[in-house]
This record gives sequence, structure tokens and C-alpha cells, in this order.
Amino acid sequence: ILNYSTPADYSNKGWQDSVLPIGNGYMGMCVFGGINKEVLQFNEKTLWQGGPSPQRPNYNGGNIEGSYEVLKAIQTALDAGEMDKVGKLRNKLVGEMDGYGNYLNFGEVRLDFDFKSVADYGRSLDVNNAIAYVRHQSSKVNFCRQYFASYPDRVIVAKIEASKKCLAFEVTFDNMQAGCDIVVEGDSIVARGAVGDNGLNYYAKLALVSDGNITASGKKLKVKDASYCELFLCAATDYASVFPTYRGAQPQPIVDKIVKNAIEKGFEKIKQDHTQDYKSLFDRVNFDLGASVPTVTTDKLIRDYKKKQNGNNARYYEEILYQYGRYLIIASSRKGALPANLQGVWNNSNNPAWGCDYHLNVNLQMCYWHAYVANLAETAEPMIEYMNSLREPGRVTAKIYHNIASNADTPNNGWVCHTQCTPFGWTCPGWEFDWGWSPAASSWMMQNCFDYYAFTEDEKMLKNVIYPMMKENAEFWLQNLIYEKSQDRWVSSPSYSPEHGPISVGNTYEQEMVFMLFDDTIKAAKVVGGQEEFIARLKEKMDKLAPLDVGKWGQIKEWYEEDEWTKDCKRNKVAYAAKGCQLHHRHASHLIALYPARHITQDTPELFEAAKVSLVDRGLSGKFMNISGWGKANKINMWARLKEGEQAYKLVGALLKGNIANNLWDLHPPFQMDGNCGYTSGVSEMLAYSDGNCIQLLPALPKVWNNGEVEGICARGNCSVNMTWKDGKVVQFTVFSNSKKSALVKVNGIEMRVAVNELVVL
Ligand code: FUC
Repeated sequence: ILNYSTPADYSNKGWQDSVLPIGNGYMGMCVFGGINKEVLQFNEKTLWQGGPSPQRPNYNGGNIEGSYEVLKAIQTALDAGEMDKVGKLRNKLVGEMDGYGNYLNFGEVRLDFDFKSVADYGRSLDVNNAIAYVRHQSSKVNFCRQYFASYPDRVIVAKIEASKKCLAFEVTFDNMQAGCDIVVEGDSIVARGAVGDNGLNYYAKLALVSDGNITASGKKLKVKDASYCELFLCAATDYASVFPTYRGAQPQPIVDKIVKNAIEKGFEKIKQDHTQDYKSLFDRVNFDLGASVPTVTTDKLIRDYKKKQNGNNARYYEEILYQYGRYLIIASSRKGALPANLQGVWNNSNNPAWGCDYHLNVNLQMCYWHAYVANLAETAEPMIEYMNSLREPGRVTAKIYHNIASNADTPNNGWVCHTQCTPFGWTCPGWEFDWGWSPAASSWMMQNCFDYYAFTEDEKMLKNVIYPMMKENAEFWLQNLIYEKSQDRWVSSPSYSPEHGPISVGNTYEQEMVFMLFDDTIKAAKVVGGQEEFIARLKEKMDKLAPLDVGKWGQIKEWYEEDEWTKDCKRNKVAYAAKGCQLHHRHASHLIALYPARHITQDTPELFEAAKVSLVDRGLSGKFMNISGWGKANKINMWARLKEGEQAYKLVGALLKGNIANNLWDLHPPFQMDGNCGYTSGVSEMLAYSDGNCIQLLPALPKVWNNGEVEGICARGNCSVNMTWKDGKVVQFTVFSNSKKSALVKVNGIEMRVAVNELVVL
């Protein structure tokens, strides 16, 4: 439980640092907990500007016709080493800016009270039940507000109670979109309008149920002489994930029905179903480092950790942040809705950082890294469906930028998307080459999708959804790779290591992404069956992708040319800087073969050692503390894969000290949910490593976590694990599976085959 003794400040900073977020995948709400002025800022996932619009009759997902010619010209110039020409052309290989749009703030529900005095104020978020509370006493009366977002009933629910029948407040919608029409209808307030930029119709309804008096006053409802008041909120738009119009049913009838049903069902039953639904996911994992619930508030817990990283409260903070990553994805990613964006579902701005979009050069991937290991595979389904929805627009990009056309004869001839995507089928590169060009980003996402199968072994999902999109993405690459004679490799050209230059041919990131895609696609193809010819085509190119190479100073090269910049087997800072490389860059894209892929393991000792060199090079110094939250979370996962518990733990400390807000949101800054999810996946990786063959227990346990237990973390191959450890050694464990008879486990340095569903005591 997250606890606070003061309300969140009603400001941008207060929103980011202190609000309590709740959500049901469709909608999110941020509770400020103000005493006389309670603000409940809310979102609905589809309320976006951008995309198709009467103002943009030629909307084409940002793709710029004629771009293939630019691609060819850049490839030719790169081949000829004409870097000046490449420099002039690179920013022509881009997509539009107009129509990209961004995620919007829906608005606020505002409650105005008139308390003359306040005592015993407390605000909390019960992560075990996904309910937020605000409690206080005023004039000897106890007041309690509770808030939750129900997925089964698709409503956000609030209940305000008083210990005497004296509850009085006013309620209205506030700070809505420009032009929003707010009307009181009986005991409800409705808000409707259309987004100025694209005409997207939206509608929200807030209904009140109370034992007191409810009266209308302009755009407000006034509640008086009540002992309780329940509020039911639902909002929607006419967005639909349908290419190319992206419009569907009008929201009003849907919302009206949801709210009517909620009122009929009643608060208690909705709460019961909500708790049951939430706990059916959340309760699957228990992570216990032996800490008991601290007496201090959560903000103090965080402050104290900065000074002292040992003791009960430090362990508690590490435990709860682990579960918080699970809480956030359950609240922001449920089947039927769009996947979690950069901020999950929560956004208080109409101009949020990076549009609060789907960023595919690490962020969306990271938001879902913990989904499988932390036993929440269902929450990944919206991400898989979303990626599947990008196939159609992704074919347009494949055609316009890469000359890979799908038509009646070859309907699934290849799809691709680049760094950033929106709900409106935006798959083209960004409007600047250096961050915007990233065809391999689409393939990186395929790893997230294939892992769904690797963990769950759900063949139906693999055959029907995952394999077809992987295959078509691989089909894209079979045609998009070019043969580079001097390297004797099939390469991606041009290539750019995410946000970290220089522009080159066949860099490690792009090559590895394609290699990983082909490798996983072959595995998937074998399960699906009858794909021999396709497998042979993949293998032929795969043999000459050669993604990984060890450079002169013992590192995993990020760029093929790196040896040329190296002198005396040392990283030449000057030469690297001259190429535009930054020391301690937050991305570690050349190490994706280590995590999330598994092409660098202890079975490849030379690469394994080189990965350590590269990761150290990315920094563990004081300076390094300044990098983004997700950058640190990324490296927890990587150090865990290198079986270096102490190094991984340094990053845990750096993240928890430097990038976690009072409400436990990860701060890039600003708030980005990837760092929360990446932390949870990183801790899971420290506790268990699986490759589908063997499950290694405690591969990277730091000393401070010498005693503990975990229940329900998942392993590839449809297994989950419970284990207890003492003094750094596993003392008992069970591997659970409903489809296997036995499992190979590496525990305390020994490999053993054990029967599943049986307790093994060591
Ligand atoms: C990537 C990162 C940035 C930021 C953005 C949303 O481009 O390099 O740091 O997280 O995504």
C-alpha cells in the first residue's frame, strides 16, 4: 500500500510526482486527493489528435511518396563512401510531421467541498486491490473517498462516504477539451464534443447515486445531506482500430449503456467483480525479501532510501516497486483496448512529451518485458493485437520507402514500421532521420510477440496471429536486405543505432534485430508446420547476417567500422566523439543480443565477456546516474543476463534513488512507464533465467537479497516457479506446469531434472 499524509499538489509537478493512478485499460484516472478541491484527472486511451481528418483529406499515415528513390540514392552514396552526399540526403528519408498528432487529456472531474477543519488526513493506493482512498476527519465526522477502475464493467467508480448524513459537495467536469459541451441530465453530467484537429467524437458520462439530495445548478450537480454518494464515469470516442478510416461506432449509446448497467448492478457488486478480476492477475506473483510493512509514508520511504540502502524499509521499497510495475500494466493494458503507451494510459497534457505515443526503439518493448515473466501474459494481448493492426498500414510504408509491394498476387509481401507509431496506422519513419529511421523497430516488437508463445506455448495464438505477422515482417527483410560486397554480408542499409550515430551500413542493432526475427520465425515456423521452403529462404540469408563482432578493445561493436576508430586496443574517445557517439549513451542497442534476445550467453564466452566490456563502457559512474529511468532499467536486465547480481543491483539503486517519483512512477524524466516495467522485468531476470530448455534459479542474486522467496514467476515453456532461498542458496522450489512432466533446472550451481508440481527440498 502506498501511503501519504498530504494531498498531491494541484500542479503539473504534483500530477507527475504524487497523484494516485488507477485504470482499466480503456481509461485512467489520477486522484489528487485534495481536501476541499478534489481533482480527478482522467483519460480515455483513444482520445488522440492526428490521423485521418477532414483537414487532411490526403492522410496517408505520414508516408511521403517518392521516398524509395531517396533510399536508393543513400544506399548508393553509402556504398561509394560519399558521406557528404549521405549527409545531404538523410533528412529527406523521413516521414511527415503533420497528422502525427498526440494523446490528449480528456479532462477532470472536480469535486468541491467546504470543510472548515481537517484532521487525520491520509491518502493511499492499495496495490493489492487496485483501490485508491482519501480519508480525513472534519468537525468530528469521518469522511472516506474510494476510487477504482473496473475492467469487467468498464467504469471508473468513486464512493464518498461520511459517518453522519452531512455530506455536501458540488461536482462538475472541468478543464475539458476546447469546445466541449457540458450538460446536466437528471443525476448525470455529460460531456461531448469533437477533437478540433481530426473531428474524433468523444462522449463522457458521470452519473451520481446518493441517499442525499441531488440538485442541478448550471453545469454542476450539488449533493447535500448525504451519507454517501457514488459516482460512475465512463468515456469513449468513435475511434476504431480499422485501417484506413480509424472510425467506428458513435460513443454515446455505448457509454450510456455502460453507465446504466453500472447503476443497476450497484457499487458493491461492481467492486466485488473488480477486485476479483484484478486479483486473478495480480495475486499470481509474490515477491518477498522479508520486509514488513513500514510505518513511514511512501514519500519518506523513497527519501530514506537515498541515504540508506539497507534495512527493512529499503527491502520493502524494492518489493513494492516490483509489484507496482505489475499494477501499472494491469491498469493500462487490457484486452479490447489499445496497448499501454509511453505513460500507460495516464496523461494530463494536450501536448505531452513524445506525443505520449508508441515508441518502438525500446520503450513499447520495455513496457511489456515483464508481462510474461511476471505472470501477466494476458496484459500483452493488446500489444500483440496492436502490432497486428500495423500490418496493413505497414505494407504502405514497405511499398513507398522500400519498394516492397503487396498486391492481389502477393497479398502479404511485407510490412514494416519505424521508430514511432500512433493509433492511426502511422508506420512511416519519423521526421528526422537520426531518430526517425528504424525499420528494425518492427522486428524488435516481433520478439515481444514471439515471447508470448515462448512462455505460454499457446499454439492457436501463434498460428493465427503471431506467426503470420512475424512471417510477413521476415518477408519484408528478405527483400529489403542488400548484399554488401566489402562486408560479405546481407545488410540493412542505411542503419542507425537508436538515437546514437553515425549513419552506416549493417550496424549491430539492425543486423541483430533481423537475425533475431529470422531465428524466432524459424522456431515459430517449425511449430506451425509445412514451412520448409520459407525456412530455407530465411536460413540462406541468416548465414550471412553476421550481426555480432568483437572489436579491438574487447567490446561488442555497435558499428561495423569501429575497429577503424580504435587505437592501441583502447576506446579512442576522440575518434568516437568525432563520429557522433556519446559516452554513456542511454541506449545500449548493440547489446540486444544479450537482452532481450539470447544470442549472447555463457555458451558464447567470447561474446559474453565482450558484452561486459560494452556494458561497463556504457557507464556505472556517478555521471551515469543522470541517465533516463528506462536506461537504468534496461541495464538491470542486461547485467542480470550477465549473471552479475552486484552490478545489476547497482543499477537498481541508481534507478530507485534517481528516477522514482513519490507515487512510484518512473521518471525519464518526464514520467515514462517503461522504467517501471523494465525494473520489474529486471528483478525477475535476477531471480530466474529461462531459455525454453533450462530454468536457472537465482542467476544474479545480490548479497543484500540473500534471503527471500518468490512465487509465480514464469519461465519459457509454460512453467512457473516458486522458490525460497537462504544465505544466497535456494533451499526449496517447485516448478509448476500443466503441460510438462518434468523440467530441467539449474540451481545452486547444479543442473537437475525435476518432476513438475512437486516440492524439491535441497
Ligand atoms: C526514445 C528514447 C528517449 C525517450 C523516447 C520516448 O527515443 O531515446 O529517451 O524515452 O524514446
